[in-house]
Amino acid sequence: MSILTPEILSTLEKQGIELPSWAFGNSGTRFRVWTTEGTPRDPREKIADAAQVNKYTALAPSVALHIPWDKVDDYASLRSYAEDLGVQLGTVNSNTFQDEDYKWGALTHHDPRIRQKAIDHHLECIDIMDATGSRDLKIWLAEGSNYPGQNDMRSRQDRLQNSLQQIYARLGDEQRLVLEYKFFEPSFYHTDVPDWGTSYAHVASLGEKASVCLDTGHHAPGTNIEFIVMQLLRLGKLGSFDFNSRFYADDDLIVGAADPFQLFRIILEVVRGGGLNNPDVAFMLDQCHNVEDKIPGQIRSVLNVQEMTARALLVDRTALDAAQQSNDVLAANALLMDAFYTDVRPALAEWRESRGLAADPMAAYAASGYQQQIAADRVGGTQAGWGA
Ligand code: LRH
Ligand code: MN
Ligand code: MN
Repeated sequence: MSILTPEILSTLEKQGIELPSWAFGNSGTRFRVWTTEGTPRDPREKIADAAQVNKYTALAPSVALHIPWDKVDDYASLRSYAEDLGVQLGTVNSNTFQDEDYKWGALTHHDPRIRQKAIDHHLECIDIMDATGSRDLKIWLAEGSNYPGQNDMRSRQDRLQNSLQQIYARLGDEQRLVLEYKFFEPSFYHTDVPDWGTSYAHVASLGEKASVCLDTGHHAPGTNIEFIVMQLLRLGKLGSFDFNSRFYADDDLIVGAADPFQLFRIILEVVRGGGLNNPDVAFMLDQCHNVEDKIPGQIRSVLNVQEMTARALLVDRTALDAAQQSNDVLAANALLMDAFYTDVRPALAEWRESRGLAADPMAAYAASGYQQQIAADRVGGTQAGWGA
């Protein structure tokens, strides 16, 4: 009998992880952008590649867009193109980090003209959401300062809240705004939304339709991210995850690659807090594949999330509760470690086969010939967006 109970398997069957369109474009560091053969040349090709990830895993039913990187003339037609390939268009990400006008800020800018331009960009993103059927607008702001004294941090917060209110007012009844935080970069001294507390303060005063986006790569080393997950779920304000992993900075590496145990601890708190398969908590990847092929990189990523979810679901909650109540520190810890060290891969492979999927999605994709086909068909793929 499988180590994964029918209850665990039916929970896993409902799991969906949104892919970022930009993961399929070329990316790199500020030193160099590497190219891979077969890189998409336009949003449609990115969506076609994302659909391959879903085809082999049944785990990735939607694709997030980044505007203007994924700007097209006709979003309704992009939507039906995606739906024909079996995927939905998901979160729309705004972008105020590449326009010359935003050098000194966008939603926080002291010049009303530039601030209005940044607000209008977000209103345009909501128009796009109307056409694509997307629910979420994700806002990450590259705003801040490099030197003490450069800016008045307080008035920037006031302008930010005011700008967000204007954007929030335009949301439809079924739409949401998620505000992502990041503790540094591109500014090095202060960032206008550096942490979950600041994001929470803004979204809490906006209202029900606003919540926090937690990007796992956006914390200082050693941060207890699962505590933040617990707290935001407790407050009903965890809107979405941007999953990835990091060794040093905002590395955007394959989720679960750098610290699988951290991913386990995060998902454990998601399960504990009722955030798994909960439509209020969107699971997304925010990654870039710098040196490896992008489609298998994304397949590996969603499988990592699935494997870690299976392990988190293996924790014996009743025994854990009893161990905690009796202050049995070692027994409680052992229950977690037993689940973490359980190799769920054979059971997941068997389960995939029983659902008509390939036991090993990485191998099935590699054998499909798709990678060779796109390498032959597509010449001159574009970057994810940076420097494009
Ligand atoms: C910022 C970020 C944000 C952007 C994405 C490209 O570091 O995490 O989510 O939209 O990277
Ligand atoms: Mn992110
Ligand atoms: Mn990031």
